[in-house]
Amino acid sequence: MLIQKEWKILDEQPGSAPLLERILQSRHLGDSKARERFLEPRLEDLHDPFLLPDMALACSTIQMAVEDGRAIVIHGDYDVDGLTATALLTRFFHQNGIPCVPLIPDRLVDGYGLSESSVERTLALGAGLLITVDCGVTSVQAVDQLQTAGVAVVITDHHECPDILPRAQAVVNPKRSDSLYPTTSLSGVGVTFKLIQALCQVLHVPLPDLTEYALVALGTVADVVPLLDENRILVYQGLGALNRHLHIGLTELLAVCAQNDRGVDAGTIGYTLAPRLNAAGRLGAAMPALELLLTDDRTRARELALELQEQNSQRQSLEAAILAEATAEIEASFDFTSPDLIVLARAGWHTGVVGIVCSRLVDLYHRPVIVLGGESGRFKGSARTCGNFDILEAIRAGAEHTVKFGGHRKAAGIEIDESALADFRRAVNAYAASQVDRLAFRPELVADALVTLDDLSESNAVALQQLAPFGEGNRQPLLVCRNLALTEWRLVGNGKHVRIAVDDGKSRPLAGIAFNFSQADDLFSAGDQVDLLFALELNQFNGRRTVQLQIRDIHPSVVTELDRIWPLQPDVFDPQPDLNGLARICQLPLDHLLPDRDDYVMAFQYLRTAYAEHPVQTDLSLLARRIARSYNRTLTAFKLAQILRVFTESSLLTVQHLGRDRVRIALLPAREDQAKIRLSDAPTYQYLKAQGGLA
Ligand SMILES: [Mn+2]
Repeated sequence: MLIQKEWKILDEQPGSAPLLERILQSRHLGDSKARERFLEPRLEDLHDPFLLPDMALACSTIQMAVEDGRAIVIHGDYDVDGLTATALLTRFFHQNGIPCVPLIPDRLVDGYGLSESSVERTLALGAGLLITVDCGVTSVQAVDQLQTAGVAVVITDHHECPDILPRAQAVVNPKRSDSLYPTTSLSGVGVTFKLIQALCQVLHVPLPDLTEYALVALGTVADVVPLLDENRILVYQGLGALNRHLHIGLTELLAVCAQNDRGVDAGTIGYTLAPRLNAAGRLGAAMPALELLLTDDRTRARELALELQEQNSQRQSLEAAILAEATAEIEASFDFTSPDLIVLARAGWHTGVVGIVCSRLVDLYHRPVIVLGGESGRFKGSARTCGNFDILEAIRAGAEHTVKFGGHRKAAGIEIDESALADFRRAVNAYAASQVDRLAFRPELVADALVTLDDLSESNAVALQQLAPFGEGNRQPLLVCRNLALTEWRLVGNGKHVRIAVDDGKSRPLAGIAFNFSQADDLFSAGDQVDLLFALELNQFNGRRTVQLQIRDIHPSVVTELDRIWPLQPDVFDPQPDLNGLARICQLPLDHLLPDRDDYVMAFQYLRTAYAEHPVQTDLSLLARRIARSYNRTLTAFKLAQILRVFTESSLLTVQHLGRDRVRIALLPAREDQAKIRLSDAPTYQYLKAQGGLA
């Protein structure tokens, strides 16, 4: 933990109402009807499928094709939404004795949507009807070709609609401008489910059983649509099916990941199931993933699950290799003092994994990133943002230099000619430079409510569980509790995680777990006063239920006046700071601002030990705390800033200022004559000495 995340707390009035009420209020679920629908997601509350545009036409077209015995092709997509949509409709037809052939394009050869080869394959199969799921709404030309060849086309999709829709028999899409449907946020598999709901009425067959909702939940969560309204109902039901192990393929996949004995929640879908199903499509052919979703044969499902697991490991090693190359390039050439975005492009980087690499780089460098790969000449890739920066707007600023792009403010896909790359980079960076105020890129965590330890009861933990499933649009409630005494701080899980206990001196002590927090191990220890940001969870162990805090962030409660005020100064790295002024505001004696000899020695030893190999990007407050604690002394961020200036002037290191007290420090290689360096020659040293002397 080198960067301090800022916290935004939505409700800062502990005790104003029961905890669940406070959270429902802040999520606009205060009124009793909305509240009831939310807390009890029921299938009866699903909307009428015929409210979707062209749904009746879609059903009659399909019904006619079935009656005429025409061959039906279902055309999907290689991502999890598209795969589950394809599987859901294929299974429905097969369960009702209607023959059909599923078709998934090859990501690397065909690309997304109805391609020329999709048309060829459909015609080769002798299809009389093609139904698209999770794609098709932009495929005007392909649909014309199919129609000319006498193939009827029903499009079901949830992507943005172009001005002119394809001339199909039906275009079912909640995002059509003439749609009267109550929500636009269905996933591709969600729209497919609505088609099935409608077909059941038209064909007089029963609704699919609960097993099929597992597929709907999977695609809906994987496509990151908001888990509200109808999506919430569908995912809630689907998680029920997954937890009862009703779907054979998914049960085997969970077993292969050793997740079968744990509860399945939306997080399990997002972090365990979806990446494995996606891995196949990313590396090319998605057929094993589709077959896993279709099969009811347990032995075959097991084989396929193992195959997907293997492909996922391959994907992970590809990702690690690209990440290593990307970070090497950034470390070697990126100017961290600029407001620039990180834009990387390299022929040979696998386009199926650059998106994941992109997200990892955002986590590492706290700024928006664009990573492009593919073949030389024409690059393809992904963009991800951080903070409030709108990445789609940035790409729009360079639109004329792209081949195509699409997405939203947080993430986008992009295709670009190698020859246009330099112009594109200039354009997006010019846009970034014009957005100075948003360019802090500071990571922020949003918490729902400030609470006291008394609020953290088992009954409140049970109450908050009613808000699940959590995910996009319905995040798990996060709480903040301040001024707690840390009574335990212990590395667990091979030193990866930290187990903690806290006490406020009044209530009973509480236990918590901080996953992947080993990096904070030298910042905290038992005895500290801390502020915690966490999720309140129930822990089941040996049949006993206890409350557990799942820690998301920790701040020290006690911050010196100087550490609080100094980073807010207009120019925190003023070469000649007004020491007397600062001492007055902070009510400190002047010599508290002046580093002494031991401070210089301690700081240099620490930096040389920890960061000789790689530069470090950090907040000075955290670095000062880190250094001080490892020497059992004190050190303010202000003093450390002065020390770093002296070191810079003495050519020991370079410091880049990244806003407020955030810096990037790179040690310079030790020189032969290092022993002869005299810090006292540095101008800052002399300035500090003169100021101190005047006191
Ligand atoms: Mn989709």
